[in-house]
Amino acid sequence: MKRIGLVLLSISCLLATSCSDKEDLTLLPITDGSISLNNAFTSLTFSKPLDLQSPQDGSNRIFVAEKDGIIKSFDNISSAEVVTTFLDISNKIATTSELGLLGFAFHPDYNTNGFLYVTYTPSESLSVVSRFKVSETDINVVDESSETILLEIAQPETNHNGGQLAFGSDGYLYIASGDGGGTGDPDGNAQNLETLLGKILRIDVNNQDAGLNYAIPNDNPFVGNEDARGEIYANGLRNPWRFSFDNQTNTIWAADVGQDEKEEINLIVKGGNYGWNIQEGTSCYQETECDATDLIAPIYEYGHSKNDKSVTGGYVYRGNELQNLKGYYIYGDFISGRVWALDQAGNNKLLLETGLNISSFGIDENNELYLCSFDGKIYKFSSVGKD
Ligand SMILES: [Ca+2]
Ligand SMILES: [Ca+2]
Repeated sequence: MKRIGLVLLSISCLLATSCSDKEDLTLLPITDGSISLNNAFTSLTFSKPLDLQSPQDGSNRIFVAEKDGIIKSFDNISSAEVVTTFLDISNKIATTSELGLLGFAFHPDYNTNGFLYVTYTPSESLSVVSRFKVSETDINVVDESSETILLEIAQPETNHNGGQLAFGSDGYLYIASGDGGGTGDPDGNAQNLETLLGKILRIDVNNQDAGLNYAIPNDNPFVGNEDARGEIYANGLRNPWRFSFDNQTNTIWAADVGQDEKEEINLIVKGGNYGWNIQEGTSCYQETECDATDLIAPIYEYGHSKNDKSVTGGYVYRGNELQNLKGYYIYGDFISGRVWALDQAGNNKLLLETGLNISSFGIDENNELYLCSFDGKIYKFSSVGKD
């Protein structure tokens, strides 16, 4: 009987996310000074690297997007010297301010279909999500003429364009969209369900609805609501600068850049409203009182002290080289260069003061964690005392 009970317990764990959530909360302590950051590829330098991805195709390559419109690839070895231009759309994008090539993602079946998704700003007033296809004859080159624009979002200002793309375990493409820009979300886009601005979007790239180059998943939260866009998965975001899936729990962790006071880390759930521009963090924005009844507070927020001013979201560490980082969400601040480890209970620990302009984080196909910096270098997290 005991054995049956155990089997039932493990089945219920498989069915409920709460079991894995509990595992998450029992993390190893991180000792002060135990983590370091090393220049991962000493021979390589990039121009404003903004995103780092791996196609998970067994080739052990790393792909880095440069803001001005080029994606480069190289072998994931520290002595790598050869960099290949994978995609170059620098001739058709605007790059001033926060414009540029802002993110990319490989299709989960990239190995068989060769599809790559890229988000960029063709002009100051437009951002797009496009699909490209790798060359049939060269795995290191994308056929630029293969572009199909899936989604276009009008941009009122040059800043707050979002830009993360990531596939969920459900096979859908998740897209981070900023509030469009300007101070304080002047048009109220993040709370307006009729616009795609200020949202996390979710689309099905494997099917097409009438008139679209994608389909809207039937279980998206606002499907059937005439006053809302069906693509919306969550709203109330200012400029989600980097979100990621915890590939063990499927939880979405999103950093939302603050206006003047609060930088946020949010756990994104379907249909969730993350508050902007009613609230900045857990404070009412520009009001002494506000109704926060239906708003989801960040699991962690920090203020603008010690030169912290612009959060850059990272990843829950699921690699194998750093045992004591396992299960922690690692993220940083673009301005101060500080890097922290956060657990799901909201406990936050300072890991490093790098002094770098941290533009993004990324993982390789072994889930090892990297950091992109505007000094042009890619850094890797290591244990002190190890290579
Ligand atoms: Ca914008
Ligand atoms: Ca918020």
